[in-house]
Amino acid sequence: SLTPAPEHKFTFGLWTVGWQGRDPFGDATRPALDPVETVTRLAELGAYGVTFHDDDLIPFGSTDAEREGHIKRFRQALDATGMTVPMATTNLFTHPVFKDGAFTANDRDVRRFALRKTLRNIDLAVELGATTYVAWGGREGAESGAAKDVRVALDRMKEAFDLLGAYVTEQGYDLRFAVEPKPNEPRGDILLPTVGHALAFINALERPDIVGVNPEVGHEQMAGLNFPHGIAQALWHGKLFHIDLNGQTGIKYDQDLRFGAGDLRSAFWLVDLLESAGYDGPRHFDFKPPRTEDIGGVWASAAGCMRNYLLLKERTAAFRSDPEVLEALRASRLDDLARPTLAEGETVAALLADRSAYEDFDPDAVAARGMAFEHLDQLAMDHLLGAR
Ligand code: 3MF
Ligand code: MG
Ligand code: MG
Ligand code: MG
Repeated sequence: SLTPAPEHKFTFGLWTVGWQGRDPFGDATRPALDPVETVTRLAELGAYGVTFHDDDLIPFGSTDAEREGHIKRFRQALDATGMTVPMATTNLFTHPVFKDGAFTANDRDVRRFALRKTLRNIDLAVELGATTYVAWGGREGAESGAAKDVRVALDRMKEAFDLLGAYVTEQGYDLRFAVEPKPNEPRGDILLPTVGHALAFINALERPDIVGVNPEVGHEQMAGLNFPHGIAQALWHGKLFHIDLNGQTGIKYDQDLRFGAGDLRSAFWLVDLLESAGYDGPRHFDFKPPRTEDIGGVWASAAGCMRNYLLLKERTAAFRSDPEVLEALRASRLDDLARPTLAEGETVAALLADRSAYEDFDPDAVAARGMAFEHLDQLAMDHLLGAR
């Protein structure tokens, strides 16, 4: 069905529909949204939950009493609607104090403050039922060479994740971390710029088991990378803990278009992958309704994210069950790819003794075999365009 429902696990950040349209060249075009209204409207649209940065819910600098008031109202809205909070995160980028980073700021006082801010919001995240804690290090980076010693900064980044991991383990929290890579913007260059960099970094941590990735469509595309390929590798490593869905049209600024806008072909393969791999986490939209939109346009844009996901889910399911596609997959030797290259128990000696693999192998004859990928891809295009 094309009607979003909680079972689809669609979630939205408070900061997404709540974006007021402020950009580097222009002021806000929309008024602030009350988180309570966001929860209510998203529930009406069929969403499963909301996510938040500490400062989205509790404005930076609030007193303890104000903080409690904001949390109480938010909790009431969640209870009234049945909306969940599967993920939360820390704003370590808006306040000027984070101008040179948070966990990797050169200024040690800033690093200690960033850790305290994060620990405080982790407690709240767990109280609200979150099981994933995202860390996007948007200010962890540099604009010039000598300004950041990257190897030392990675020591500090590891120190932060090791401390946070020790904290949630000691507290007995059911919470895992998800690192969100991004190549640049707002820093000239950001540390852990892609999914691959983040996966390698995680292996250097003390508790790699509780740290995974939260890849975002637009972020990988900003680096010219194939997003479904990055997601496939994250899944292969068992590290896809969360995902930020949105739309992007190639290598440019972080567009955060609604999901399905931008590179639609890539979105088709992404939904195909998530659904066929059995990814069961939230389908989290991290998008920005363009600043041309009024509040009606904001909700239309949010509804569009979910509708496009469900449309693509229908189209990819049709593609996967089409007998002609199954035949085309065989013609393209996908079943052959799934066969181990060596026979079970086959030794290197046996491979060396197999004359058909080398001495009698006819590379020219094998090279002449077509792979039939074009027919296969056209079938996908037909399904995507609703022609089959
Ligand atoms: C920036 C982002 C962030 C992160 C968020 C953590 C403000 O490009 O994508 O959104 O997603 O900070 O979840
Ligand atoms: Mg982003
Ligand atoms: Mg983005
Ligand atoms: Mg994001």
